[in-house]
Amino acid sequence: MVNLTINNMKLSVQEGTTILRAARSVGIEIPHLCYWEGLNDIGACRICVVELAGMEKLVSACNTEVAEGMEIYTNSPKVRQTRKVNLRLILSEHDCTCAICTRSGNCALQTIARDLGIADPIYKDITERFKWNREFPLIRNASKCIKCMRCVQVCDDIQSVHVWEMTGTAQRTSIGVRDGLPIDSANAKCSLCGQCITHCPVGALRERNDTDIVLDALSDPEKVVMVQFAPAVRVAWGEKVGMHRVEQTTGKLVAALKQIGFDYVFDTVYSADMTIMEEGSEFIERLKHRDDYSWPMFTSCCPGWLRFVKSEFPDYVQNLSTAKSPQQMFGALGKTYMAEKLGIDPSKIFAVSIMPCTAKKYECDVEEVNDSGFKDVDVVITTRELDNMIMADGINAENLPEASFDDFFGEGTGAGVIFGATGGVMEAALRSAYFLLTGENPTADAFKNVRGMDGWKEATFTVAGAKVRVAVASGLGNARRLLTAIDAGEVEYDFVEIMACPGGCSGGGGQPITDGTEMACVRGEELYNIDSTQPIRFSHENPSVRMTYEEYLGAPMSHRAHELLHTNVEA
Ligand code: HC1
Ligand code: SF4
Repeated sequence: MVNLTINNMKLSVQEGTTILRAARSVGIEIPHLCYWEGLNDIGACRICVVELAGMEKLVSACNTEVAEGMEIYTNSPKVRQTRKVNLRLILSEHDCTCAICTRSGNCALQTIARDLGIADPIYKDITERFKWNREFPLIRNASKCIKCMRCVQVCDDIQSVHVWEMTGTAQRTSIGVRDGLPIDSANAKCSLCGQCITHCPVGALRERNDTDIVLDALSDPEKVVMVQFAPAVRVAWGEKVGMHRVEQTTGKLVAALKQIGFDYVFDTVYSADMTIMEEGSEFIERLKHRDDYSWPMFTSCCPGWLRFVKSEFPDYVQNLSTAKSPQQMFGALGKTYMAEKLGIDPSKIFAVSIMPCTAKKYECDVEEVNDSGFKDVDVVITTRELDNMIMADGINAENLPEASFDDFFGEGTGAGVIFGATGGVMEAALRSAYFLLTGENPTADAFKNVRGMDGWKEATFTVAGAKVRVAVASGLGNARRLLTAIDAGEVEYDFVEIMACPGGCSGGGGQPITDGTEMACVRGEELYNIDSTQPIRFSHENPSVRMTYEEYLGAPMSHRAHELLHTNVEA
């Protein structure tokens, strides 16, 4: 142990502890901007500076380890003054248009400036230094960048995509897309995972705001506006509107959406169950004709992963399941079968999708996953944009009575709910594949070995006498390691689930931002809690799914199912 004092308080901490963590252990939170535990500790922002007795120069608390006998001062006059000077320097380069910023109220820089009492105007000479395609789902405002490097670290170290790099020198130092490429170019290889957005401490990175498109549709009397929301949205939407975790129920979210004015509110969990029927049947079909296919089969519901595999491992595109994502399956059924069943002219339907994901904004525009004869999903908004709509309407979600999804397509199962957590698609698929192969249900938790936050998990199960080797990866850095190992013949699997965001969709790039904290684990656990309390936990038992096959599609993998719910592998 190391003995030291912080602001004259005596304490002992483990060797190797940083000053920032040591201070935290005695209840002192040293302000910081660039630091994110486990990701970024480069001390670039100089906000976490502290004074050490006997030393002229201040040191950064995030990356300086304690030493025996250290006397640390976190709020001495010199620290306070330096911190303010450093903050002013950052603000002088920052586009301080806080009132119209997406991160207003949730911006680390704004909070620290307020806490340090910076009230007078800051000298500003802000120019937009880089051109940016504002149609692209990922938007960057260079004049808000504080050069904290978090976006670089998360894209390099966690996602292994390497989109960002440091550009310029001295006063002109900034962050830009590698080699000066446009972000929307194929060579930039951005997966649109949105992790750089959720790790940005200010609002320099954000998603394209599509809420006005939704509001226009809602105010058009000619349109019937349908909304679906993803599994992972239900366990995160309340965070930004200030609700306690137990209060943010699915029923309250349905009620809030009704108050906003949506005509029909449906659950993506229904089409997640449809995905399982199609993808599970496809897996069994591939198993029966093993030699006709490239192995392993990969899940295909995450558009960030699809963008990644197409640009980085194109030889494996043929291994992707042809099943479309639940979002797109819902859209295709919405403007065909649902329209017919609900008696609505499909040309009047405007389909909105609320997703924890920024890549879904891209997915809905991909021609090859649009099959209804219309645009299957008209617009996608993120959980953050949803929260803004709820707050803009002054809806007090906490006190809303629970409401139910609209008839026919609101029923989902526990299997569909866990899609939003890493391993969930695999577990749901195995639950139904077991039934399809044996005619009997396994116990609902038979495949729980694929749960948990490890970035690369593997398991072998025996199904109908056959060994099925599965792997689950989340985060594109783990996906790259896994594919490289497959390619080198180091590992062999039959079925692999990959999600671009660490922890799966619950940690998606469109989820509410809690600066400095990864929330995927807490939200994922909540999804498994919901699953464990559902009356139905198998996709093949979903009454809405059964009705869809009986009334419209015939059977999984039928001709019609192929037309509407599958894509060719080039999509
Ligand atoms: Fe996901 Fe999916 S699980 S991709 O993470 O397959 O976004 O939640 O909606 O489409 O269902 C996201 C979540 C989501 C799809 C489903
Ligand atoms: Fe990198 Fe993902 Fe950001 Fe694209 S969206 S730049 S891949 S972190």
